[in-house]
Amino acid sequence: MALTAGIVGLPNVGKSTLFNAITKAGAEMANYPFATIDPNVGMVEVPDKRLTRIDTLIPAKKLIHTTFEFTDIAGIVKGASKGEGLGNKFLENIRQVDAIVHVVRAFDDDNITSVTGTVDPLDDIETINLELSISDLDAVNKRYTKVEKMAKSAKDKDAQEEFEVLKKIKPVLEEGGSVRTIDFDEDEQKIVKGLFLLTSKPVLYVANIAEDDMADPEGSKYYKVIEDYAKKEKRRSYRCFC
Ligand SMILES: Nc1nc2c(ncn2[C@@H]2O[C@H](COP(=O)(O)OP(=O)(O)OP(=O)(O)O)[C@@H](O)[C@H]2O)c(=O)[nH]1
Ligand SMILES: [Mg+2]
Repeated sequence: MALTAGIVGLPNVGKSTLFNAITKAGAEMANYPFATIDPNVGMVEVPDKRLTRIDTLIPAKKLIHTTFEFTDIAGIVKGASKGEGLGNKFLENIRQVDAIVHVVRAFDDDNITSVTGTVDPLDDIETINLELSISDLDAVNKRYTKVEKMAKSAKDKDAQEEFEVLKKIKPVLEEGGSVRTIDFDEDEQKIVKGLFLLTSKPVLYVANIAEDDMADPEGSKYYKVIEDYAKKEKRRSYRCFC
């Protein structure tokens, strides 16, 4: 089965540009916020040298490499959960993905509109992560009331276990935190997976740096900020790849 990832970020930061670079799907890229409204979905093959090697030893009728599916969605702005911008309802499109790709603007260019008016990677990351937490909190709150009732029945062990997990998650989301920073045992992790929470997924922060910084990304002041944030989060997370 294909692995799946959802691309998130502020409007006009280069999400569709990245999506096109990976998938060659030719989605619209434009210098205005909310160029993407309906999600773009693209699939790429992930070549695996080991598979090719096995095929030379034991030839197969057909060689099928695994695939990775990317979904490029609309940009999120501060207050999206309260209806700002396009709102955050489209986050539902990526609830079921395996991982989140978080694109952060890390280039100066007066010709490319910034919805915040500045280039501030840390503020941008925190804005998006807060909106993801709020979206998860909505989902958890809906589930909480329902599962709380079910858990009162002594026979419903599943509901009781889920309720314990929801009790762990809710306060973290209420503080604007991410579910991936909570420690869960193996059984709890299975329950968390079934809740399809965006902040429980591994996240890959992508610094969209200027072409001039390509030769020495670490020389970019913006890159460093993003890398430091990702490293800090990794320390706090039980599973996060950066
Ligand atoms: N200077 C510069 N411009 C870039 C870079 N990456 C993307 N752009 C430009 O930024 C604009 C927005 O790019 P998109 O890929 O459409 O951005 P998006 O995040 O998908 O935007 P929305 O769908 O509106 O949220 C386009 O004009 C791109 O050509 C970059 O690294 N440097
Ligand atoms: Mg776009």
